[in-house]
Amino acid sequence: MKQTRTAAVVLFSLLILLSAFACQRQRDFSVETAAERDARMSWWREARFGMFIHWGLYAVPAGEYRGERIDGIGEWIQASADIPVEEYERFAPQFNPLKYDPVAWAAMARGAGMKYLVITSKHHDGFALWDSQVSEWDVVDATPYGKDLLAPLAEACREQGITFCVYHSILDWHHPAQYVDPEAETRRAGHARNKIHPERKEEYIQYMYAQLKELIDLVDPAVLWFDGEWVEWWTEEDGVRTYNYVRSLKPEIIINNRVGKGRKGMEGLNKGPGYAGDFGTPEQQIPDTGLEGVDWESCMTMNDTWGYKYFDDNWKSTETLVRNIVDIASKGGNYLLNVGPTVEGEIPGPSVERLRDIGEWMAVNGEAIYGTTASPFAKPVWGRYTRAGNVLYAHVFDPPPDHRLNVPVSPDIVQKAVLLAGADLGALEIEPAEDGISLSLPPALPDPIVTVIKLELNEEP
Ligand code: FHN
Repeated sequence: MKQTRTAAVVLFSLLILLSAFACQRQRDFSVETAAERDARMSWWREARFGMFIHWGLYAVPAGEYRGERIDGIGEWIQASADIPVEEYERFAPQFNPLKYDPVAWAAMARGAGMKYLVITSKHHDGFALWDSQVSEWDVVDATPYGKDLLAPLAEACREQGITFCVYHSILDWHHPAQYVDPEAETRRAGHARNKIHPERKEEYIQYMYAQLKELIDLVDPAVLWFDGEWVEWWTEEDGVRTYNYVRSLKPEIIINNRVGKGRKGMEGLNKGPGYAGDFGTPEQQIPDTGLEGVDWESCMTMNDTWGYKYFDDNWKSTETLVRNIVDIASKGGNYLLNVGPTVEGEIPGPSVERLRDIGEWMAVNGEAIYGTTASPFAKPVWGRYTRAGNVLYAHVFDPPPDHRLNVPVSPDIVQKAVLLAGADLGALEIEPAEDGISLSLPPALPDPIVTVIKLELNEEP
């Protein structure tokens, strides 16, 4: 009798556990209150500036294949040079990044004023940067380096106050469920129009889910940054399911809109409401204006490639990069700035220099970026505005010839105006003007890249 009762209790508990599990798996995580969403997104909105890292086997050819410099972005070399999978696999024995120093990478991001870091856990070539248990196509099983690359970086980031996040490609040129469309006009386009054997789609999804779970268990990423969702066979339903799956593993995680089919090409924002994902992802571009109530992040390269290419020297200037940070913050977005490390595990010198220079600017002017919200005013000809509560920041790119800056706030609410880089210059003289106030700028601005004026107000502008 006692045994029967125990068995019944065990069975009942099992049923409850199973139904809890089923509920968990079916829950629609996009249903949350505004307060819940704000709490989940708050660190990310505050951060404003992060580091993107594209690193993988493509660093071996570094843009060159069979003695030929291949056009296009470095991490696409498998497609652009039409390299068969078996041949691409031969890059793995050449991947031994002995100079990889995750502590130095995290320090570089921190020094630049970046608050988070997103690294490619697996790019389109399908190669995993950690020891995946469902594949041998990873850094531990397939390369002489033989060690996980992600956990040491995650730990270094945590120690240095950088929030660790991962990128993950849905498109996979290595998994046998996917193949290049033989009807494609060109091989390169064929990769872009990568197909799946329909009867193997669920197998691939389960493979990807296993890898995503491994990643969450291993490095506990704060963002899952999906990519490669444009392939025809990936549907919005797949995106919704994946969004819910990932959040069931870690409810507070943030997921980009490339998990589903919402994004409008490189413009990156959603075609409309209701698509899966938490934020829009403009690529290599910045929206013209701010977007009310929309979270977004522009990802951009420092030269013309994401993955390392030894001959890409088309570096953007520090001025451009700093002004991008400001422009993006003035429109309420985040800036995810890419570096493409070499096969030895080094971040290229020109990137290091730019990160250091950006860091110098951020050290002085960071308060005009972090946690700010979009400008309440239209873009002025001389620069941009950001705002934090009752503080308005005027970012001067090109000072007006008469060195007078007109700001459209009532003189009655302005307490004082100071230069962030030039505290020794004291408060700026403020005069009432036709549509607000006029500030008198010093003849030589203390920072030729962007000089920031902090305006303390009695109320929100
Ligand atoms: O094809 C990728 C590309 O290699 C790179 O990873 C960028 C980064 O946003 N995303 C894809 C193109 O949209």
